[in-house]
Amino acid sequence: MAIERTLSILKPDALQWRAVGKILARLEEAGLKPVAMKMLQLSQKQAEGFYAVHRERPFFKSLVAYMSSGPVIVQVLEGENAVAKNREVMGATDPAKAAEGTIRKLFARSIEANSVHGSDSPENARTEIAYFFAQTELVAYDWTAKR
Ligand code: IDP
Ligand code: MG
Repeated sequence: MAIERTLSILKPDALQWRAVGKILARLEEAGLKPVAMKMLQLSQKQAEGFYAVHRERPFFKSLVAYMSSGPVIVQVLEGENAVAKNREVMGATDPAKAAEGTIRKLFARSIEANSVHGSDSPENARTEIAYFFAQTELVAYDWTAKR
């Protein structure tokens, strides 16, 4: 299976209710290796640009307001089948429909404030990674060391 990269975002609700550490632990345990990470306060324009594919949806305005309502953590995760793996660990968009043990089932507040974002295809992952990171901000390191 191919090593892929995917864009992950910890959304404002994850920070506001102190779920950051628990969410990062779940992604790490799933074998998704962080190779870039930063905390940002998105402007309305940045949030609109990121979610441009959804601009015709009825929830677009509210989604943009929510995503720029507080800081987020954006990160690049790397691993085998990383795009689908991340989506699996995240769970369904609507926490009411998310499988047991998924991040959204455990931590999301609502279909909108649903704790995490994950790219939905390798192609979109490349675009989304480039939206937030320069190539020089992606690092390489060994994470197989034993204590
Ligand atoms: P995804 O994040 O699971 O890929 P998308 O359909 O791409 O889901 O929607 C992007 C984001 O828009 C969701 O994560 C959620 O924050 C928000 N969203 C999706 N559907 C709704 C809705 O019906 N009402 C309000 N917000 C929504
Ligand atoms: Mg999506």
